[in-house]
Amino acid sequence: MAISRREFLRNGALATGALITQHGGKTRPTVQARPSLNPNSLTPFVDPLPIPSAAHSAGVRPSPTNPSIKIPCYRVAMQSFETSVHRDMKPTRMWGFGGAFPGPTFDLRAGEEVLVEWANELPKQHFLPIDHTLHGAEKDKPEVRAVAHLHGARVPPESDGYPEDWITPGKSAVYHYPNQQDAAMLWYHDHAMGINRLNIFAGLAGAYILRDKQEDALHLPTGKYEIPLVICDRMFDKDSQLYYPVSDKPESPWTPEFFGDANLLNGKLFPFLEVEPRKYRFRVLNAANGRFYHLSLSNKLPFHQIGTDQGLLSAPVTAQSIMIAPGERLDLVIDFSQSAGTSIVLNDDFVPLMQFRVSGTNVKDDSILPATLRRIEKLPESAAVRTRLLSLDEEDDLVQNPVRMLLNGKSWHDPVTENPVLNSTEIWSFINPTDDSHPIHLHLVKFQILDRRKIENFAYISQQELRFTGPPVPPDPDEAGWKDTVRAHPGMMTRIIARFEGYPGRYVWHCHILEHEDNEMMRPYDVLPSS
Ligand SMILES: [Cu+2]
Repeated sequence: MAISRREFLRNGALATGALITQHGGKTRPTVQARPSLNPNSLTPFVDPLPIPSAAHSAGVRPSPTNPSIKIPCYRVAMQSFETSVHRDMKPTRMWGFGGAFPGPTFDLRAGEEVLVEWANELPKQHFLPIDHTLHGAEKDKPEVRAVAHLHGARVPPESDGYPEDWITPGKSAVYHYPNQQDAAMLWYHDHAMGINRLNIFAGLAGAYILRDKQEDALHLPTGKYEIPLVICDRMFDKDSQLYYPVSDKPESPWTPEFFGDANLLNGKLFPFLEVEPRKYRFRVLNAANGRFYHLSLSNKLPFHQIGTDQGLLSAPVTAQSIMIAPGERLDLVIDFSQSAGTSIVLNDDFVPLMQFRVSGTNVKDDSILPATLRRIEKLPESAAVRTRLLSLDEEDDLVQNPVRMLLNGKSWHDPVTENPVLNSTEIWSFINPTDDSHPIHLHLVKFQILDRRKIENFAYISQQELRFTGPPVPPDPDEAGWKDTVRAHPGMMTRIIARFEGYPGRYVWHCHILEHEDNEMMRPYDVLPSS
């Protein structure tokens, strides 16, 4: 799929470093309360890429489903901490799981259940601008609230991190993760109602890797040759502190999107990684609030994409550039064997993100890039018992500044309208007449993308009439595997198919642009028990 104009603008905003966000040709003023730091004034590639620490269990406890079995229990505390983002910057205050950003990486086997006690040990005051006019963030709510959600996990509803299940400082919640699903890189992050964009921006996110025998048998690069890469953009002030822009309305500081000019890789600005001339596996997560990354390597070395959100593809897809939206994951193999003694820069279009320094000595590489990875059964459209047409909506004020974003014209507090039956298959068709590409995420389930089709925006907006102006286009090979987040492009209908397996109960679906999610672009949905 070609880069949409909107996605291009996302990147363009970074190149100029401007403190405006562009929205399909409209510009939205934001207030610059503090002088910002220009990351391009810093020397790049002076800090090594940090590798997040491993999560370790704190003991065992009885399984909630079978108390005669003892299962590992982890304890992860959300804490305020200071960190050096770049050699020449002062320490930056952040909030993170395990007092780090990214938080500790879970590395677990599929099918082996665990418990995690998520403890809120954050201060009682937030350091980022809360908008009390947003639903769920009213003045009567505690300022600091957090709830952990494991993105991409099939978990019982009480452990899913429902946005209203937030806990305050001093409290903790024990969640049960059955891990009954395929090997994949999931990620955990805050999901608290109305302030999720600020909590994740502060650093509340980490990686959660599931492995299985099928993946072991492939002999992909592993150990120190498998690197998690958490990418996000931020903005800093002159004192090296996180800076989150606000609107020009003091009573309502929400801004429609955040785009920063400083890109962090595993929490560092412009890091470098020393690699050997051999194959590496990179588990890439876009943890940004709103930025789509368009990745490429400076020497045109190709990426071999072996997996997507919900695990391995059927076969590697080789490409010189690759797109990743907020919430999505990429599983990439890069073969540095022909690049001994060189330096290679990982770019987001023309913006440098990090540097690979390839050593000059030849090494033995036992890892394999297999020609085929796994069988992926296509969900047939005929299996669907229902198709839901769901619009992605933006409400603007008189000068065309967005006021709020909605899913199918409904806000969070409206009665539930999406209620698939457990173990049934449905097609959800996202109709997007807005200027944005919205990465839509469904909790609980994995899905496949059926197709995208151009629509006539005016007919849809003015008369709710769905008129197609082109044929359905199947997903590109790089998103033809199992997904949990789909880019619903502007001016298109994007169709996905999912089997609602797992557990009955209440979950959510939402846009993963965090500013949208916090301002009504999130809806509860119910999985109904099968009779
Ligand atoms: Cu959105």
